Amino acid sequence: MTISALQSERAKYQPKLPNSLQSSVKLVEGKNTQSVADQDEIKKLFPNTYGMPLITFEAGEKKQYPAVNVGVILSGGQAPGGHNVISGIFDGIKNINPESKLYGFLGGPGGLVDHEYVELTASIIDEFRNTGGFDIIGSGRTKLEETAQYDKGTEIMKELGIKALIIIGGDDSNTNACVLAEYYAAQNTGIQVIGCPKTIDGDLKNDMIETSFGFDTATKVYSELIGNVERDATSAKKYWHFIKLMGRSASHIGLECALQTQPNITLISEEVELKKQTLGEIVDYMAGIVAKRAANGENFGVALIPEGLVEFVPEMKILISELNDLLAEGSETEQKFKSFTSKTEGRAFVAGILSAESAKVYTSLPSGIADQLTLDRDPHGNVQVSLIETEKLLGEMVKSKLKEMKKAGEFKGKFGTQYHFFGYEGRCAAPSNFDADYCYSLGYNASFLIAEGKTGYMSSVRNLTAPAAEWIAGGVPVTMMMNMERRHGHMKPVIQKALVELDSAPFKFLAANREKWAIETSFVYPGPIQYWGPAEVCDQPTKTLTLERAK
Ligand code: FBP
Repeated sequence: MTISALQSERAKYQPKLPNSLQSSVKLVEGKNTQSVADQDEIKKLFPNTYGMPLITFEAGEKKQYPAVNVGVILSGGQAPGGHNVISGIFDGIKNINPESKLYGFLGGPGGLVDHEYVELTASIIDEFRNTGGFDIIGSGRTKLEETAQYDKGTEIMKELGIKALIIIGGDDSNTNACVLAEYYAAQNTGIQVIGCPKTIDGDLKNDMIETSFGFDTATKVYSELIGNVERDATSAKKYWHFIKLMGRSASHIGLECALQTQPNITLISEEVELKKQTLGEIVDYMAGIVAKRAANGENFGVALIPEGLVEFVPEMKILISELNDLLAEGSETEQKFKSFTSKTEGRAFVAGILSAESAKVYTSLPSGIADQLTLDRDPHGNVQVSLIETEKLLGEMVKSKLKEMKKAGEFKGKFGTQYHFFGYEGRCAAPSNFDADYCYSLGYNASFLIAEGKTGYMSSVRNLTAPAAEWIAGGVPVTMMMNMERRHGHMKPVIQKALVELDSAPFKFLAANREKWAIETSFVYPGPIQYWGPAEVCDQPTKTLTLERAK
């Protein structure tokens, strides 16, 4: 494989570890835990893994651990740093006992079920240290939900002598990890399951998981791109750039990028939901800013739009929830809908089975957007929001609004649009120093959780705004993060998503500054990620984390 000069230099970077993980650990048990909500139901569903204590590792005396064979899975969307989690696990289990082995299941959870794997040797691992992407073993979105799948997993793990499985994934994949841990414990298989918090979306976090890995690098990449677009906007002075940003339901990515780049408009889905803003009200807000800037002679600007926005607009939320139930995989209505070859007939069928209110909203949407709302759900039952062109929907609606305003003499400027969607551009970037260190530590830490015989835990490294040496490593029971939610038309135990909180320091910072940023052009151009140089440039965590931890 030909590699770039940057990649070859970057391969030499030795990620930092917390002091407590440098050699051997002492396990300190904290309080017993309970789930964030629905305690009785969750306890009943997870009798073997519910209520376990929090774990912290402190530096300890050198211990002798037996060799251990470990399996690893990358699950869901790519996130920068996945390769460093795997190299951390590899180095961690070799530190524990040099005879230990690491197996990677290929193409996500499906690799476990289909018995597709590779032994990850030192030479493979060395090729991927500090690189972006998930290509070392690939990823996938197969949902592990049937006992037949779990048993296929047991079969191959027994065959390879695997004692523990590490699932690197987001909230849904870690929910799967927890279900699997419970099943293997109930069956007395002796197989441990540990989760690792991955997702660029930043929505897998709580007091013990301060951030998911990949969020830092991805938001730095998007902020560089947004900064470049802002510089173009302020140079050409002729376009409004409507930029949709990945992140699924949560607006953490949009919020972080706004804090880094100070655009004119930042929509936050969670605020839209709380204030029950209709699509019309959002459009009025945006058009108002366009008009005010035009009155100052500035017919350009930048608007950030979270990809999950439509799910939070009250009338759209009801529509989507009805669609989720009606189009739940295998349902009669889904089968019927799929039988239409003409999109017009399909739309007419859907309009006919929705409630009257939702049918009105659905038929008022441009047909392209209506079709995007009925595309296949992902294996976890989520609408694939990355496929909905919300930026274009809003751009067109703002254009119509401005036409009306022009007639009424309320808008005298010009409105030209450019549309962008930033998501895939940042998911496989080479990890920032923060993510390189954090991911390596998460993996290394997971190997100690395994050596200590733990199952049903998520690897946790916190105190992340301090230097890496002072980070606190340990484990959090996954059941602690769970509640019951409606999925595929049924109530299921799932990890509670962390959405943007309107009383959080990052949101408050945006709210305090956005009126100024809307009218006075206050763009900031962060530039590309730097891997070498002054710590103020290379080793800074996200603004979100800094503001959250400063409270
Ligand atoms: P995860 O939750 O699996 O980490 O997904 C991250 C993400 O990038 C979302 O932001 C986005 O909506 C989705 O994946 C896109 O999915 P796909 O990779 O299947 O296009």
